[in-house]
Amino acid sequence: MAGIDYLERIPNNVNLAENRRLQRALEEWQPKFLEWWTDMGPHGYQAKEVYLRTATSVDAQGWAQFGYVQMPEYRWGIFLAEPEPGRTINFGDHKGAPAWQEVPGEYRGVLRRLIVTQGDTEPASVEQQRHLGRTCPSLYDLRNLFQVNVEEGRHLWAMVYLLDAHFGRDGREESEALLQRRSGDRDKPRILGAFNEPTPDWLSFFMFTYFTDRDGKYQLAALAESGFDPLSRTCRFMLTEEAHHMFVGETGVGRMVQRACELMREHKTEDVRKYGGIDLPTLQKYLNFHFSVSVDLFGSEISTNAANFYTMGLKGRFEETKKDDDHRLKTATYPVAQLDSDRIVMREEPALPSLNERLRDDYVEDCARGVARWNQIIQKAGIDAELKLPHRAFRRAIGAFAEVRVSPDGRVLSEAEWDANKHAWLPTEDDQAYVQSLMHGVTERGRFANWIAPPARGINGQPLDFEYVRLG
Ligand code: BYC
Repeated sequence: MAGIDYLERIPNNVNLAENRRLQRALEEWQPKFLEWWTDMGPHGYQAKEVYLRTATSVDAQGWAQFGYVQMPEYRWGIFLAEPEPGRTINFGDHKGAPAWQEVPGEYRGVLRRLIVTQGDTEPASVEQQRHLGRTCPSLYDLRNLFQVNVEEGRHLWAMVYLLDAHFGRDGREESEALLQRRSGDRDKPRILGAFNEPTPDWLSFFMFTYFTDRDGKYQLAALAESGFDPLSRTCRFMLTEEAHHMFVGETGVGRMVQRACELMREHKTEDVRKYGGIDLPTLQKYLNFHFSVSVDLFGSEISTNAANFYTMGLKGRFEETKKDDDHRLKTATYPVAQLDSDRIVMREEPALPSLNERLRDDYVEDCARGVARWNQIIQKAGIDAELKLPHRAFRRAIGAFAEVRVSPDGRVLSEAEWDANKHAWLPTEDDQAYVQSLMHGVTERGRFANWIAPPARGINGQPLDFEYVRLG
């Protein structure tokens, strides 16, 4: 069962051939997906051979194989983690009941909305990144970009499978709509804010894969706890693939930090722009931007939606089963950051509507660990500087802090103070133009752009000068 059937037109481990109606629906959707991929997927390179990994099984050990693939030939398919026999719902009002194999009628609308919101982010990120190939810092990075892109495409398949298999005609309509919205489009934008922001350069790409893909990790982990078993199983397998995306982000930013430090030491100056590097203050500004956009993705601090998702048994907490409490949370409280006139204070709030904030807390803690690793790179270079996560209330568009201006260190500011300082906290047009000026495709084997250090090792044990993408 763990093996994936690659003889099928749509590779899968869900016995698709036995469900003719579903198979037909997905086979009708497949050419539309490919059309979307051609129009909105990576620009150029579609006919090139890329050294990609493809899932071959859903076992945690040895689940993927590597080989040259032209992206439109990538075997997108439907892979669910193995079922857990006798799985029960682990939280909310239905705690202890058998996990649902079919959608509970009364939760149909809510569940569909959750799946559509998750699904919408996947093609959105591919659209956001579609022009990056031309300016890749190396073949190694180009290959990583495409790996991320094809897997986001597969994650779209994962959600479309759930919609088509479990939501009848509405589900099929939503599957079509997922291919019709466009990142950043004024008339038919993607659903969530961060997925309508442009990703115009590789610095933004690495920050996005570090901060925004990490939101994916936490949202998928919360959905992997779902009492709706097919959603849980599909999210569990998606998390396996997601880990690589965050690796690309963490090492990408780490390599830029490393290069900035090398240039600082070599030229005994902090102004490494003169030498074609990305200086630490610029990295900090991009970090501030991407962190703030990504913390918004967790929704409002106090949310009845979040309380309902939990009570209904549809979306749990991060590592729900490891939490030592009643998993119903009707009387529990949770400390939530809030605005008290011009100060930010912590207040105990009922735990259920605070679940977005709780997931955000897990996320922020995880983000901080990577920042600490980047700071180790700076320290090891003997440089006295530090990157910092901004305060969670900084530059928010969603939730209690959306109406106020807050500095990176968490002070509520007047509009005038904000205006006087924002250029020091967020990328300016000049910063963007500078970063853009560095973006030139480097496609010679084993070469890396001057603004980024080579990685510690290659992909799948291959050397750094491996031909990760065959351009000839
Ligand atoms: N932008 O009660 P509220 C990933 C809306 S990333 C725009 O505060 P709720 C990936 C909200 O929809 C993971 N709108 O929040 C990463 C609601 O609208 P409706 C994606 C927003 O509902 C990289 C209203 O505001 N997965 O996989 O508790 C590359 C009030 O909502 C935003 C998921 O998000 C925003 N930032 O929670 C590729 C999981 N925030 O319904 C992939 C599924 C809130 O009143 N989604 N709103 O019209 C969810 O669990 C929830 O929808 C959210 C929002 C956590 C996003």
